[in-house]
Amino acid sequence: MDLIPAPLSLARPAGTFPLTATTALDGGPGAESVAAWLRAELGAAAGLPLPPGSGGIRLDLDGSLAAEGYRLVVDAGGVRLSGGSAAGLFWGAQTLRQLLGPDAYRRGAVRTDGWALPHVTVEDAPRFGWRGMLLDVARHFLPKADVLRYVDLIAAHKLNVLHLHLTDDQGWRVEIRRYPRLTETGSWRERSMVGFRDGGRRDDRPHGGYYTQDDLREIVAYAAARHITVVPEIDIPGHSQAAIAAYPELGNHDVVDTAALATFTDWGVNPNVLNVEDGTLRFYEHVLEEVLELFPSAFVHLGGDECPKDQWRASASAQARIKELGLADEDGLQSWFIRHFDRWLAARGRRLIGWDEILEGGLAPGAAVSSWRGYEGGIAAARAGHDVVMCPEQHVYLDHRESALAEEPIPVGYVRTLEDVYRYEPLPPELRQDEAAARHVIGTQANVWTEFMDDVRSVDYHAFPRLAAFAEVAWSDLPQDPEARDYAGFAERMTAHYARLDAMGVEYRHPDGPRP
Ligand code: TNX
Repeated sequence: MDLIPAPLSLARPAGTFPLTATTALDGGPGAESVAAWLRAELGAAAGLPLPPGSGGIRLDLDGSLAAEGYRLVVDAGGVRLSGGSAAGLFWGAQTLRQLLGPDAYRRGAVRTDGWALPHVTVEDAPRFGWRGMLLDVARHFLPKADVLRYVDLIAAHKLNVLHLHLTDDQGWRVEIRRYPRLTETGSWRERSMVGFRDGGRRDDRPHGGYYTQDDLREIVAYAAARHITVVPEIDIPGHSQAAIAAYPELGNHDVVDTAALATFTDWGVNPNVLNVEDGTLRFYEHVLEEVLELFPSAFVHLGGDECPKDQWRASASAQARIKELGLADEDGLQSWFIRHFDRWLAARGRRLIGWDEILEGGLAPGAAVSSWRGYEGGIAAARAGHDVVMCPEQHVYLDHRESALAEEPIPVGYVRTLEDVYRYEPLPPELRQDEAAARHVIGTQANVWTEFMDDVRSVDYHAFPRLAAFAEVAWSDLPQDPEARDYAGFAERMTAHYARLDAMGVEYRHPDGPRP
């Protein structure tokens, strides 16, 4: 019964409903795909055929429920799952799976005592429409199979956005047909970054990898089948050294010898940013044309964070641009750059989202903001009528260390414990009284940056169990006052959830501390 994230309401009358070799599974109109998913997943775990028919598990759409909401009733008569949409049904199916116990997450689980669902009535709907996780596949490449696995992991937690950070100084991970050097050159760097600054063993081996367009189509389709939207990020105009290393004409070649640049091998903020020439705008339009073909998401993330302006200050062509446009300063230049792509995306029916630095120098009219340097950017943007995804680093940066123990395998200094994440509230007090602005907070996101994570085992360690706490914050109707939250109750429910994570093969951080 220990559901994570907690549902809106749960009643648990006595009794169980057994699932056997003859239990049927059927779906009404619009429920077919979720029925197929459930049959495949439970079939794989329990070895039950779940043939079509009545009297067993029944899935139906119900227009009276919230779009992503669902109702699950299990009693002696069987299992009835209704959803406000196919997505609602899918989240309900995830609840059903949790109720079956950890073995429901195994392949070919061996059970001598059979399978049964407890009698329950669950009414549920999410608090936020954007419940995201950012996976930084630029700092360290994660093979496609790992990304697909993360789609399943976040789906099991009722998260519905996978923000893929595809480009950065340290790597370019998306195949662009028109510009092959982006991946030929830009997807590799001379050495891994792990160990570089943490006093541990330094990994001097080369690191790289990228997704072909077929890989990305596969990831997008796999996610869509699980009601997850993949939001691609192409980070501009900062965080672009990998692209400049591949195509030196993109950098400020009148200031630095961009032809001598290689894909960056250290972490941190980088001075090598894009130039603001026409050719660079055209280059990124071409890149984005291919990105839009691959990713049908309403939002496209264009970064905009941490763009040092020193090279623009020194660059004759950037200064000429400032004059030509009558801009006040280099902040205005960044704003002009982002506005260009805001219009470009809008003309193609998409919306730009960027990190809160895009507020500096004026926000592009259609832009949404990922508020990462705290709540302030998000508050300002929401008050100005822009949509906001809250992801303040002080709360939901899962690359930050889990405890102050010296044994923690990562040196990102700030401590964000499981309890800290559980007590994170996406809506700051400033917006709670302002209903119109609060409505612009469309959701929240936990970000997993991977400067210090070079494989999926370390991503697991940092993402979990904190992502489970985050999922409850994003989905459940928790008290907005962080102090009023029942962390002890959550921690108790986590006992059952650790068993699920074990069955899923997640190498989470053990609640007692780093494993020896
Ligand atoms: C800041 S969040 C960054 C990332 C780093 C992260 C490390 C953001 C927009 N920029 O580039 O990976 O801190 O915690």
